[in-house]
Amino acid sequence: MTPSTIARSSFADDVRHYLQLRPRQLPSQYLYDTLGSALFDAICELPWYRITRAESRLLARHREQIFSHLPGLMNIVELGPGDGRKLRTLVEGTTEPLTAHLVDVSAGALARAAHTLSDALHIDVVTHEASFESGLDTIAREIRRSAAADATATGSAGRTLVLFLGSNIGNFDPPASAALLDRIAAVLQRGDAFLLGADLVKPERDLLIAYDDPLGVSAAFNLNVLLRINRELGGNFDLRGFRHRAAWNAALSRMEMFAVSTRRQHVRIEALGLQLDLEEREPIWTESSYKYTAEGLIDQLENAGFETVAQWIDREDPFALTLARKRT
Ligand code: AVJ
Repeated sequence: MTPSTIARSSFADDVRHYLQLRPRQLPSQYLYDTLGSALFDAICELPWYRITRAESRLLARHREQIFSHLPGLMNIVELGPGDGRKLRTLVEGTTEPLTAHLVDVSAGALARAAHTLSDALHIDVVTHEASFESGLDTIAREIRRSAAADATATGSAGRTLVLFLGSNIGNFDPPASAALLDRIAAVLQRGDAFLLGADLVKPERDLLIAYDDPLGVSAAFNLNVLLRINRELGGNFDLRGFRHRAAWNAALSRMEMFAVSTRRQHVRIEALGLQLDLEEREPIWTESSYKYTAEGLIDQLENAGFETVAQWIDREDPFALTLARKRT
């Protein structure tokens, strides 16, 4: 089986499973096909979606300090590098030669990120078309192997920094995010580091407009997942029969996105042999985006076996970059 058939069959299985749950759901990872990724890039340019700019400012402002905490750094691993611009901003804070390992399930995203980094001449780029978990395992093995070879030659084994930026952690519910942080800690060696970018709780009106913008780009990003089902699985969703809804769930500290059926309707998904009857106003839950407190992030990292080295916060657009080191 080629990787794309593997991906397709799990998309099909997930759509079948999650659309039949109550409330109906679709895993947010499927928002990012070619059009969805382009729409997400457009969201990052919107004045109301401030995550990307806040994080980029923090990286540009503090990059030298970040590297000063990481003597002997040789490898950077980024989970979900997007277009590569944030990593390029970060590595402008050092002149040391580094190997950047980029992990993403999308070959297109990897190619674009590698291209963005091609003008950073001190950076060697290696791409891994893989899930975060399997990418982390592969890279840990590669780094250990080359460190062993290196250690015999020079006696040095460089350190590794894992990056998880853009508040991508926000799509993971608490058990899943704990599992991912544990997994990251498990592949790291003592003294290796982790840099986490996470969006902070802020006034509700700022959250609502970031996820339901006046230009309708967030709506397009959200409803595109139905279009993807039509295209890839022979669905017949009528996109005019759905509207975008974003809501703040204060009890769970997360933004939630839904595609809401505006009328009673019947939907068929050919490739799954699936028929759905949707009620008027019935929501399909398409994403959760958790928002954090600065202290909560430190606690989560601590629970995974990290100690926080430094935390930088953008007060204008509440967002935190937290640098942590694997405890011994
Ligand atoms: C890419 C998951 C960080 O949750 O803010 C943007 C995705 N969803 N607008 C986020 C998203 C709606 C984004 N992440």
